[in-house]
Amino acid sequence: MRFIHSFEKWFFVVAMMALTACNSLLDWEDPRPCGNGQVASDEECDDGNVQDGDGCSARCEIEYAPTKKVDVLLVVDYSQDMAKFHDSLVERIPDLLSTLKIVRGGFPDLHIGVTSMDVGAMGNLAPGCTENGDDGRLQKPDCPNLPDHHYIVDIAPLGCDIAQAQRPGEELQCTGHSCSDANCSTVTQPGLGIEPPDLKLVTDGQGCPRCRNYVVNDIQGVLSCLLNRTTLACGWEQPLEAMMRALTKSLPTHPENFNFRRPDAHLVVIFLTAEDDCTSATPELYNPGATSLGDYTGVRCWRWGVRCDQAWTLDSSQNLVENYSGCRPRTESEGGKLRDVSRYVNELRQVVTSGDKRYFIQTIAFAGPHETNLRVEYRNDRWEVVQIEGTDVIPNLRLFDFTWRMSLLASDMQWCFFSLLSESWDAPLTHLGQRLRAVIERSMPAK
Ligand SMILES: [Ca+2]
Ligand SMILES: [Ca+2]
Repeated sequence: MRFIHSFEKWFFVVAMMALTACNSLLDWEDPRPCGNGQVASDEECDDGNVQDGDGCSARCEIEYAPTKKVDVLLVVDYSQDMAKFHDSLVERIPDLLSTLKIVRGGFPDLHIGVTSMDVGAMGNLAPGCTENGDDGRLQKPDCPNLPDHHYIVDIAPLGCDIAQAQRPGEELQCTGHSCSDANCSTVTQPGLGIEPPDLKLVTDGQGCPRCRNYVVNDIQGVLSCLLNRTTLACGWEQPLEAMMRALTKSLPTHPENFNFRRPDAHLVVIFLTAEDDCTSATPELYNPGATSLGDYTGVRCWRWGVRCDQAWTLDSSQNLVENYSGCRPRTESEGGKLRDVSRYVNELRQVVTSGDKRYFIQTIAFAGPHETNLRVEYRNDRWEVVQIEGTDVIPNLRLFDFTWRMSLLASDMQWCFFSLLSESWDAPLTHLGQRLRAVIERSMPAK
């Protein structure tokens, strides 16, 4: 018979009391501590030790390379009925900026760019589609407040003296500086981010010098203009593919994106769309002639990209309405024809890895609600996934899966996947600002 230590006995009794106090095992708080090699829901990592300096800290937080640079990419649905959602997002930008202003050491060095979800239809001549669509190019409609570049730049000058002071939790204040436009032309080492030329020195509301490429003193206004394009785009929306192209393509084909993604910057990707991702793994999905894939409509994205408890029927001679439950993304190994979400997760993680350095990545999706029950109707000679009642918004499964896979902590899903139909838009950008602030401050070298 195994001898039970008195401590183990005590632990056993306490554990049993805790268990019986819970209604179910789901309520059971994981008692496994940091350093036991198992990642608990409130740990970002657990490498089996409580040592710093090996990529996972003694507090089970990922150790990022120290930087104040943050690249923000928005992947947006430019269709006309999205205007009200664009406005809602722009209205909440101060939630993010006010938190970033109190980052220790001052406002981060920001790049902000916008791309569309139109990357064509893999060579198919689908209505409204060109060869590669916008191809991940950063978009700039007629925006006179961003004259020279396709993305917003707002960085601190280098190589000059700035008299500054900051109280914890308050904005950096500057009482004087020796900076000029020349301190905005940064020459950095190979492998590090390069800033575009012709940045102008301005003084912000706290008296601190900044180098910017926008002429109106307001990021909100510039962003609002970047989102303000209403053109008919290719109906095969591919936000995940557009994201990767925007982050990896540059000169000579994509001068708009030149130096947007800096290899030594943290990265934020924000999706804003009423559609789900329909990035195909094969051109035939977008081919009108591939009749074996069913009617040539967006319902192909669901039939070949989603798996439910019931097999897809879509037989209009039998039904005009079909209901499906327990739906989730269908992988390529399950016969799906959309590109696996996990492939984009792996590729995006590569974007924020540079040699042995790792940078922070946060993805946020503003999209239709995550609904695992789908209703499909046959109307006007075609099958359609039914929109949320009274809206132009359809449920979302793939971007939900993507943000879930990219999230670090279980609690992140309370804000990094956000339904467009939510009444209050307060949470996501506030949480994003807090997370960025924490990541930047904790990776800064100690004074
Ligand atoms: Ca653990
Ligand atoms: Ca460690």
